[in-house]
Amino acid sequence: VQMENALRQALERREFVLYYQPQVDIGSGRIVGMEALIRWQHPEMGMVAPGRFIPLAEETGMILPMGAWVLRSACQQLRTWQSEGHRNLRVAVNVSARQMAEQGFVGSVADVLVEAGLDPTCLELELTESLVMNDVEHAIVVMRQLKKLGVKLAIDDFGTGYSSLAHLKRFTVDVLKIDQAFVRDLTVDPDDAAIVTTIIALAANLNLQVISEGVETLEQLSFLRAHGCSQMQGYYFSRPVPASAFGAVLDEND
Ligand code: G
Ligand code: G
Ligand code: MN
Ligand code: NA
Repeated sequence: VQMENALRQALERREFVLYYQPQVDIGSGRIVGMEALIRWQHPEMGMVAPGRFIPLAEETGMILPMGAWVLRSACQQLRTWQSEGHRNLRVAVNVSARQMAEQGFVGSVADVLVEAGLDPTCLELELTESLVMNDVEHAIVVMRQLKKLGVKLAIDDFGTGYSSLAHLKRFTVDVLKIDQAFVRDLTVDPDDAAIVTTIIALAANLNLQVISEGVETLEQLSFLRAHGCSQMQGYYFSRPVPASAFGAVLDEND
């Protein structure tokens, strides 16, 4: 209850902020999108990482109003960047299991898009495998409804969860995000290299886009590019940064 109150208060006091991390197309060298990542700017503790409050937000249900705030803020922010002349960008937003399970989630996404004036194809929702596997049949229904809206769907942390290939076939997703755990030792661990090249091939064969996260070095970038992964995200390009700083990055990109 204490934590729930703390999170509720933080929301009311507007202590949450979104950071943005670029997603880069290696072929063109251009930023094609950004992932929105929540931070808690605590008055005493300073910047609190999501790992320290997202699990609690999920347990308490506070993730519902927080998730709604994230979605609205991210969509409005992208619309602002678009109106400043930055074209062909998408924003990726993390969705938690509790949000997905909530009645009316799809409707709330539709409302946010209308309110922000954002083209649905510019919004990408990141769903983790464990989220989807939590209740496969319900997740499939919701994914189909979201696809109808026109939003893009990505499987986050791909390869770390329990989704089978049989399920993947039924998921109406557009993008697989290769988990950073496989990318980290890619250039030294043959198993990780095999896993990553297999995911890239799988995505290509299923006509899905693939993006690698956690790219930190030129060696990792080169390996991924050589094996056909053209979209990347990671510290090599940029850490997640506040919206104001990201705007400056976009100005340079154009
Ligand atoms: O930003 P960072 O790498 O510290 O994020 C840590 C974890 O928190 C990641 O698993 C990320 O998906 C999750 N996370 C970040 N922002 C959000 C958000 O807005 N909603 C949800 N549900 N998870 C988020
Ligand atoms: O679970 P999810 O993929 O949403 O989490 C993304 C997390 O990974 C964020 O917390 C983000 O800060 C972090 N991250 C992004 N790029 C890198 C990177 O290059 N290296 C590492 N170690 N973490 C990263
Ligand atoms: Mn993510
Ligand atoms: Na991830």
